[in-house]
Amino acid sequence: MKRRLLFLLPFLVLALLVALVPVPVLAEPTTRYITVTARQFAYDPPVLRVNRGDRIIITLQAADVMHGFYLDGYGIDEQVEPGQTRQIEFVADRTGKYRYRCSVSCGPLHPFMIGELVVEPNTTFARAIGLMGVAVAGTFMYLRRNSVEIN
Ligand SMILES: [Cu+2]
Repeated sequence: MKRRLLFLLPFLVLALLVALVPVPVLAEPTTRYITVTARQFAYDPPVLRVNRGDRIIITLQAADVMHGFYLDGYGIDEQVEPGQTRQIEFVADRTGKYRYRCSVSCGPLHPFMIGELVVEPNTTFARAIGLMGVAVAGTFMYLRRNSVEIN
């Protein structure tokens, strides 16, 4: 019995490591409400950071003239008139960096009106998968070992 417990110890340690080792981002998928203001010739904020799986609800507004919001990789293209708002909704289901740019010719520096959406991997999800892997491996090894002993 004591030997069995000793055998399980490495798996317990591994499970603790997977669960507790600090990583930069720890968050459940969530709904994020973000207001993006477009003005000649920039977006505020210029960078949006979200986690994979997050539902993003952007309220787009234009501060001066009509602007657009074209998001690479997500097939989103919306326009907004000054004084109005437009709601843009999507799930950030792909990690990576995606540029958003103005899709309405709004002045001489229009081509430089660019922002960036950064979708980080969701580490909570990765941890859950990791823990499951350790549990499955531990169970498998334990059962195998016991069956060898019985034979
Ligand atoms: Cu513009």
